[in-house]
Amino acid sequence: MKIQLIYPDPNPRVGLSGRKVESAALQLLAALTPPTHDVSIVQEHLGDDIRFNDPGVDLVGITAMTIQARRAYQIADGYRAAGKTVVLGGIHPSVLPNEALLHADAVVVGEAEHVWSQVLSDVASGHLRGIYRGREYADLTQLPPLRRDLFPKRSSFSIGSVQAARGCPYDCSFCSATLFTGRKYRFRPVENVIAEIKTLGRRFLFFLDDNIFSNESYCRALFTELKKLNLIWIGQASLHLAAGNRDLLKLAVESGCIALFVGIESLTASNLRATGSLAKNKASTPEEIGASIGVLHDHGVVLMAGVIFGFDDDDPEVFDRTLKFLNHHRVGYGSFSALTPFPGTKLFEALHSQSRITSYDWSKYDGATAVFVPKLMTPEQLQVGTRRMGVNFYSTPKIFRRIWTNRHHPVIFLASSFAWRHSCRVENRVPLYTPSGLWTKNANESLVPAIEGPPDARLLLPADPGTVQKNLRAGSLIGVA
Ligand code: B12
Ligand code: SF4
Repeated sequence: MKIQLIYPDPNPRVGLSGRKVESAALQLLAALTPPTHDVSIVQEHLGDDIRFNDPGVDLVGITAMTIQARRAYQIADGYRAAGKTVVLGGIHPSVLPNEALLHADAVVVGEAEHVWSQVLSDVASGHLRGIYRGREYADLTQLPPLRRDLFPKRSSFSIGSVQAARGCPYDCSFCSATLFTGRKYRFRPVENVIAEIKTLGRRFLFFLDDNIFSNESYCRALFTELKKLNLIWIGQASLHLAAGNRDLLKLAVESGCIALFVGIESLTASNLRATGSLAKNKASTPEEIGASIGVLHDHGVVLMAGVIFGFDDDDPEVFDRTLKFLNHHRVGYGSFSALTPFPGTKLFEALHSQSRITSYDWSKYDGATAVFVPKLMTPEQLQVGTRRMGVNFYSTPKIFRRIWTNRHHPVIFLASSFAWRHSCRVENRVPLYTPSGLWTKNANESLVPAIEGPPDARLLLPADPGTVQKNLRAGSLIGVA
């Protein structure tokens, strides 16, 4: 069979973050495909074209996060109209498989490792069934090397991505990671990770792991080997694990770590407690968070602070308070999001059951748009405040004011700060989203937008939204449907 794997261009509003990173999921899916098939990869966000009538394509596999879902469905519909077989997979089809099945011949729920070959043989024999679920999580010691050869070399700026482990034990209420990859860390053998990195031919790496500081002995082994390669890398980590072990942090820096994305999420203890994020930060006051930031800076690591606005205890002053804090601590980069109730999360269940979600148009789930009614501010205040935060944080004088604290790789620091500055300014020029024009009053008697979405949006939710979640959470996925 001729198989085409597609990464849809998500909402172009999300400026920089989606533009350059290649899709590891599709490289892996290609690697899981038996060599008897021909595989190609199309990455719309990197400029590749979608050709519905391509005679060289029999089967199309499309991946989708929630923000990509609308575009993924358009592409799926286009290929099906041209007579091709379409399979959808990834996080969004996994949590809303019934919705995805309206646009595809089959949906893969969860990880593909245990079901992809079954899907392919069912396509070949003409017996494709609706929903496929892996029986268990993938054994990462068995992962094949990714099909990097399927990507043409693009701009020299593009970053090589690699995954060392999956899983996250923290299960924060707004996040899909634990739901999807499980509570338990699963590791790839260090030698496999290193062998893969050597094939990448890139000096600049991005670790896809949700927490690159997950386990001390594993990290020691990995960082020790990385040190020999003379690379620079960035990754994601929890504040507590990154700043709590100075020896390990030192080794990480020696191995090439130049910056870490750390989900600070909020400076308000009650928000951290309510969302479960206290467990990963182990710092509940701005002073404690500031002290951990100081440890990262002392080691020469640039912090990208992930901050989310719109939690139940966030009032309109939260933006100024946060900006002051980040400036005071000379935090290098900031990533600012409006709280977003991704389907499948505990947050989605709570806000959906409280009828506080204002839009089920998944293309607006971009972290820049308010798609629910916050408690202590209006959706408009949340959107405007989040956007302004980016513009204010990345003002030219502020970038220069923090250069000394983040001086270890000044060229990279300045280039990426100005790229973020540009991205935030572009975002700020997009007209503000106001749903449907229907307005209603919230608990504080302020006017807020009424629910917007396709008329049958609620019907598209699974009859029992908890079912998929429970199955995924328990790690006991039901078996091939
Ligand atoms: C890397 C990454 C990114 C990269 C994207 C890189 C890329 N081009 O793929 C960057 C940094 C750009 C990014 C951006 C964003 N991301 Co992101 N990202 C991740 C991360 C950390 C890893 C994903 C990954 O590559 N994993 C490795 C691969 C091998 O695993 P996988 O993708 O899960 O694929 C497996 C299965 O899903 C399945 N599968 C996947 N696709 C398909 C398709 C088919 C046909 C089949 C059969 C199977 C299948 O098979 C694979 C093997 O088992 C995840 C966190 C996580 N734990 O998943 C978040 C995550 C996917 N991101 C998330 C979000 C919210 C975003 C943003 C919207 C954030 C924001 N506000 O800006 C933006 C969107 C930007 C944009 N415009 O695209 C959420 C998605 C939630 C949701 N419901 O959509 C996640 C889950 C993080 C989280 N904590 O909740 N992200
Ligand atoms: S926000 Fe981070 S720590 Fe919390 S569940 Fe998601 S990946 Fe894990």
